[in-house]
Amino acid sequence: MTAASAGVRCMLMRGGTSKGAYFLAGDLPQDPAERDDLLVRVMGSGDPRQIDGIGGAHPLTSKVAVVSRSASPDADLDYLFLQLGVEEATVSGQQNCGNLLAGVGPFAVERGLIPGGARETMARIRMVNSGSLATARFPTPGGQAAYTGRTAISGVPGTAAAVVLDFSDTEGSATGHLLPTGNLRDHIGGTEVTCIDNGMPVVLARAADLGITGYEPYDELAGDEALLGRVQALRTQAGKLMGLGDVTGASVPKTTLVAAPRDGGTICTRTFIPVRPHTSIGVLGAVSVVTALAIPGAAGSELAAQPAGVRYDVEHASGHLQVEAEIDTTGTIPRVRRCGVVRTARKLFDGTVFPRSKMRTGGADDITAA
Ligand code: NQM
Repeated sequence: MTAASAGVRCMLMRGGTSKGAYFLAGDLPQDPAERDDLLVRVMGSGDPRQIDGIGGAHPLTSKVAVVSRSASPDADLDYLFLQLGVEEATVSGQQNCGNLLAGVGPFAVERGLIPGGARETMARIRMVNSGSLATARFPTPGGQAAYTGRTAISGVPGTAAAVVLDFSDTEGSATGHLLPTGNLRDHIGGTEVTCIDNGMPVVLARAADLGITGYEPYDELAGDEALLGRVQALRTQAGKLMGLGDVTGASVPKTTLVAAPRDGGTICTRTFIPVRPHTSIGVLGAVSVVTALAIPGAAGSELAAQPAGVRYDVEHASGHLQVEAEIDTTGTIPRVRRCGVVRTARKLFDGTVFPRSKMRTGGADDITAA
């Protein structure tokens, strides 16, 4: 029996509005190519239904968190995020995920990587994908991770325990620069955009400039092939300007189309990850969007309402996401002072996952139909 056919210890968790498989780094092969091959077979990637794996047939539910103790003096934990393809058997470490991040602290307490505090725990987490740091504060009554609570987040039914996330060093997470093209605004095929990277590379444009209102429901966007084609054309051009090269099949940059708020928020958004519509908006995606909107003159910034102090209320396809961001725009180059969000997370399942075998059909030990 190979190590993988004996199964791999795995915890399935909801992190914010995403869902993923959480692993201890030590439970996975150390060689990245071997690890990725195993994860593709665990998640069932390379099939739109992911029927032979535990992926949920959408990028938001085809995610993996790899967690270990950190050797870095300024962090307790290392968190590597991996985006598994759905249709394609791909694994990408090119981007962060602020949603799965919400589950990392509780997972680390569950696995004994860090001790749980008597009431709550503060964990310093290094996001390995970008080298950025986050702190997570979450309840641990009696030293145990607790998931029940009164915090509601849009896109998740009911309430759960709050996980408060604060970020630092997120500027230029994947591109090296907050404004990776060197400009506040660029024009791509006649569309004005702002390319921004404060934790997530995002192309920001006005919804009206791509021929939609920006208030369409998820299903309408998902079925609009012409729009999705325009989004792909925009992001592939933007990817080059952002120094990301050919991003045709890459998970970044994301695209966010903005319209004036219509539900009391600061801005209304529709996001594409990278081409499929998002059911809400990513955490660091939203942080990047509000960072751009805080800079006078960014594409679509004139559509935004005044935030309540440092709190931006981002409307999206299934509700609102509150982001706190302090951006210093007094110098020639904008600087991020602070940003953070509140999320919830929940342990769904803990056990052993069995990857599909590498073997295709017709193996030596198949039984034949009578
Ligand atoms: O932006 C989706 C999500 C994400 C990523 C995506 C995320 C983030 O909603 O920090 O959370 O952008 O692919 O989980």
